[in-house]
Amino acid sequence: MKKQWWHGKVAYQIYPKSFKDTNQDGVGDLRGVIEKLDYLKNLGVDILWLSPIYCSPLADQGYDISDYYNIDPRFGTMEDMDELIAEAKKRDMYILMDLVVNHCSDEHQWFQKAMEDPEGEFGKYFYIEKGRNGKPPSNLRSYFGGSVWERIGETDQYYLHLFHKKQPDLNWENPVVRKEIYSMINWWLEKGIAGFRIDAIINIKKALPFHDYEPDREDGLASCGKMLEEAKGVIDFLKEMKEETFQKYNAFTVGEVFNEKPEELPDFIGEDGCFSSMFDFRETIFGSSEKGWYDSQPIMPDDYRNCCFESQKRVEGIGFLCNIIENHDEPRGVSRYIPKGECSDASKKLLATLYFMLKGLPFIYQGQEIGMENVPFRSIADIDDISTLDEYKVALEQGISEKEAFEIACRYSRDNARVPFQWSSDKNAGFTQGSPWLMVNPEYEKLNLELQKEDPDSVFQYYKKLIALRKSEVYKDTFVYGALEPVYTEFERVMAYYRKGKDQDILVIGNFQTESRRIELPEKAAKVLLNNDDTVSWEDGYLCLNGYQAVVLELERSR
Ligand code: TEU
Ligand code: CA
Repeated sequence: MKKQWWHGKVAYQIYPKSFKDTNQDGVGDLRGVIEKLDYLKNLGVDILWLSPIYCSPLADQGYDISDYYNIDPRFGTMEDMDELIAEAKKRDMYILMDLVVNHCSDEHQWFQKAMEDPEGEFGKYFYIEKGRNGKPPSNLRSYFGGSVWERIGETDQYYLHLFHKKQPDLNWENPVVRKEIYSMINWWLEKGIAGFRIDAIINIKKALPFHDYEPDREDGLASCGKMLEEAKGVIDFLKEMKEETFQKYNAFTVGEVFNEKPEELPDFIGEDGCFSSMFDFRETIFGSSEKGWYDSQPIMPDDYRNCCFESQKRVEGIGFLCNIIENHDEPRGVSRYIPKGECSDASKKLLATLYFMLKGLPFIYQGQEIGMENVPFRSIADIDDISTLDEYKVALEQGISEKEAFEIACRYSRDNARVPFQWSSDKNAGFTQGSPWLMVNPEYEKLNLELQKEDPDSVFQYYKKLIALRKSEVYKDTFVYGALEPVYTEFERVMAYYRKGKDQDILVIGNFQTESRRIELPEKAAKVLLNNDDTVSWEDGYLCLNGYQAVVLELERSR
């Protein structure tokens, strides 16, 4: 496998709006990121993915961009951005921007001009279709609920938005649009960013002409996924984009790709793929339903394990995944993947160990390193997220009680990840001295970075050890390039795998339950490289693990 500059790195996702506020307006900002660069460097992370900070009306918290070439004043200035890039470079850290080009904001000048003259040049930047007898051109449902078609004034014309109506889809079939996008990408790469996380990118290829699909809910609409299954040729756009931009700068790119077809993997993340990597979302979408969150099934530890290993298998010999337990679109990983009532420092460290040592580039989402959990929202009024509010409505429309619909909304809400980072026990968890844009988790006085910096057994200190081990001179090649071989997959509530490299055989093993257990090891452990418990005990060749104990062992190699 051709070595790449990013192969041994560890990445960290920052949601700037909730990271650190330095001008006390209650909104996180770029100066807050600059202020925390040394913290992040000391943690051991190398690559920083910033969720969008471009000009935006924030209808979808910045994923609705009204000017790709400017920083939204709420987050700071272009000078702040230039300073962040320079300060990161000084620390051998790399900045990824969020590339949101399936759609822009309806407040972007392109769309404003299109609305002035839908038949004109800018109308062709979007999908504008005639209605059918006073109804929308087709029956697709937006990811955020309702039709994907928004009527233009009193005309019988509609524009397409797979997401929010303030996020009109850009027409990638129009070469002028693609050229505009590539110029913008190169402009940012010229400024010295190291690459992009690429938002919702599979949506850019539509199945044309637009037509109806079999409804999948009583609303008579059908999920966008139905169209994506049919769309052919997204790879042509993606390859052109890579050739026109990324590859000129040896940029790192990670695609946000859901529901990819297995045969597409080599084109996506192979040696000459259009992305450097893509996120593993298998665990994220496990148990989800077209009907909505109310119909989702919980993911249990063995499901989690099987999803991780299935993803690893699918990309084996093809390319690298980026591994996560959470992001800004998901609930907190420790609240999702650890069974209710079993969330503890030990189980948080176990989950950290098991995902972090998988093959691929690990991403940490802000606050994950201190074990931030889902938020005890008090009522639906605490929730800001448009996706959550839609799902709450969908549940109510199914006749589900307000109490249960609220519980479901809280369980899966993106706002679990979007409340302010918990820096300290100071007011507002040290995030702002102003009034925070979204509530602070009321548990912050018991769970914050300041407390954990002082505690050698904290989740934070464990993440530091985990990162240091993965990047250590002696073992990094095995963790980066070593083969991943699942083991004990027939055991319930055990997740274990080998990492077999040129120089070492390593076993990563976690007892994913509260009860202790003994496991017979075929090989002898030469060294305990990491342990989330005080000791590791052995009895007659059996490894004895306490509840939620995880260990990383270097095994003796048979001569
Ligand atoms: O998410 C794409 C995507 O698939 C989302 O619709 C996801 O399924 C949803 O957020 C789950 O509730 C990207 C961004 O990560 C997300 O924050 C944006 O809302 C979305 O694109 C539109 O840009
Ligand atoms: Ca601010």
